[in-house]
Amino acid sequence: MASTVVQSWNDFDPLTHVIVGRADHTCIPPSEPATEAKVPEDSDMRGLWGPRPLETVEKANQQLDGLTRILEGRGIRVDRPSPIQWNQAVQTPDFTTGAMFGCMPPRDVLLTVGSEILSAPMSFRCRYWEYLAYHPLMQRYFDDDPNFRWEQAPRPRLTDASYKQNYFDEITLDERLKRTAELNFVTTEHEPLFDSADVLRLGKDLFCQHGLTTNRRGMEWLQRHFPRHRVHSVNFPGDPYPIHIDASFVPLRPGLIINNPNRRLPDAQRKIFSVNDWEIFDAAQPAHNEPPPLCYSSVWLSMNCLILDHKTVCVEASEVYQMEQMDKLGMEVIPVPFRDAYPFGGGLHCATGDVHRDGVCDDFFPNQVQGTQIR
Ligand code: DAV
Repeated sequence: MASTVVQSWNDFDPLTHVIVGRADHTCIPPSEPATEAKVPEDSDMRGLWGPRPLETVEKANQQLDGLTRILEGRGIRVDRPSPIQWNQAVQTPDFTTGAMFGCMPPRDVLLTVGSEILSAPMSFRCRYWEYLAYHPLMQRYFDDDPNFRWEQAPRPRLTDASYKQNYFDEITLDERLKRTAELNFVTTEHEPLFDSADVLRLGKDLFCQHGLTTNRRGMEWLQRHFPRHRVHSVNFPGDPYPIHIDASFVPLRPGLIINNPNRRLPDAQRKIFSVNDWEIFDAAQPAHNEPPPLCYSSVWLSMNCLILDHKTVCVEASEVYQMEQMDKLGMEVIPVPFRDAYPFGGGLHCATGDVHRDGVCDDFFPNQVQGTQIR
């Protein structure tokens, strides 16, 4: 086996080593101050919690295994997490919850920046122990790669002080949109909180979505932790459930980004891209009107692609419009059947975590302008 070198600075340089999640034991978590956000009013999931039906777990695992085979067939090394029994109650000195979540989406908890992988201080109580599923891999990378930096952000306490009480009570869609635009989210600024899937890595610059799962203090922590990087705050009015940046704003290669047309980046925040000659295109429409049953995410998982290199991209196999757009933009498209995995935590980008991509820490934004940088 090739020796392990942990290193990745962005989402598009040539991928050689990656983690693909597993669906085993995944639960629908009980409601808690932060997760009510996840369940849209008219969702078939409201009020349900506990282990997901076994046949859906098996179908999701088949597609995750299928993705693994496709990647391995292209010479990419793939590692898998070790699921724990997520259907267990959790108690810490500060909170209790009836069940945990799962380890299908490594992207949410693991943030790879250069030779470092850190586990994020996530705001959902049900996800507090999720990093444990990746512990055996981290331990192995630590033994194999003398330069690997195995890190963890400060563990949050997640007491009631971390959430605005009753934030979701009788909230309407209009009210949600208004709050997204006003940067009024369920988490308070009591302690640093972020999900890694809110952090878009573009070399020296880290663009963080300010939303339901990431607060300003989380970004401030990232800036101090990565002093040689520039941390930016971005947000996407138009998204009533702003959780994770990877179905809203997706770079395909240096200089090119697709943006969800329902969640356009505001003008003031676009400037840093235009003055550095980056183009931002509207993403193609999703092929589906609805997400699959028991799914948290929106139909915009159509954009949630896994890029293998500047010319090659994995797209969900039924997303005909997104595949067509990628083709027109000069990418070779690998269709990957993945809709059965969506309910377990997202699309192809969510379901993966970078270990190695060839390439260096580029400075893609030498012309810095006011508008996004957090300091
Ligand atoms: O559009 O529902 C999904 C992102 C999952 N990581 C959405 C965002």
